[in-house]
Amino acid sequence: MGIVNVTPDSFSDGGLWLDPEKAVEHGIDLVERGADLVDVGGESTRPGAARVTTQEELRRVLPVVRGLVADGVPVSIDTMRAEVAEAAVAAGARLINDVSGGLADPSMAGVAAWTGVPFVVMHWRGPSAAMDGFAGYEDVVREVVGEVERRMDAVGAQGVDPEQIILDPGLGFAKSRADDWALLGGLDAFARLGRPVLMGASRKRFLGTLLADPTTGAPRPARARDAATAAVATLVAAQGAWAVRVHDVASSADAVRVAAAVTPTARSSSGRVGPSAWAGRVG
Ligand code: PMM
Repeated sequence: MGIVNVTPDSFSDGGLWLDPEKAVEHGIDLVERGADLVDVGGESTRPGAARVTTQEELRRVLPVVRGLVADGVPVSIDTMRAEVAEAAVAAGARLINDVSGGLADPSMAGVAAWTGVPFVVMHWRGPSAAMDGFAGYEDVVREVVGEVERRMDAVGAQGVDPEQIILDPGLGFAKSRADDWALLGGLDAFARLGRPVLMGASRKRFLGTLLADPTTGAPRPARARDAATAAVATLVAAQGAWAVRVHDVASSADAVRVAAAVTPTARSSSGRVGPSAWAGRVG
């Protein structure tokens, strides 16, 4: 899953793809580099980010979704708003990626239910502006798995078919660096929930901290974290993750192929997503 953030303020690619034409070109380029799906978002969720209005989010994403769909690109919509998700699916998006797992907007699960598209339920404890304050776990893997399971039940009660659901532990969202590493090591606990798992590690803070300059202690800059991102892709693909959400597709697509060559079951064990023909193609 390649990322196209149509935002001025995302942490690693903010401002690069604000122009719809450039954003569409970038999405097509990501497919040429090996993406099976392009995730379009119009609202930054980086720690501390403020919300934008619905109108602004729609203005940013819809021309990009339409342009990519017209070019035959499988698109997912990264949004916490039901109205945006609904408009994007009407424009041809094939998956709803809600970092709040339906918590931010009470109408989201209903939209996922009636559209019937795959629905990413990510672990989330609250808005980006305050999320660092919501970190705090005794056993992060057990608690995050438990909270995600409760979200699965809640959206199921609102009509979402369990077969639509894709799970995501939400690396960096209300998580410390140590929590992110523990969650990466505990992927099998998510797999036991019986749904495909999506991982979003790309260029995130825990990688910047790991790769900090040994002299100054300064975190590695976001755009110099792609090799580490690909290393994570190899690890999680080998454990059967359904997809990795990344900025630099070429390196992670290679990583996924390496994992699939060593662990052929990485592919077959991930083909559980059901409603769409393309799903399951990613490591
Ligand atoms: N991370 C970001 C945005 N959307 N969606 C999913 N499903 N999982 C993630 O980990 C995730 C996401 C934040 O990263 P960005 O600002 O680089 O897009």
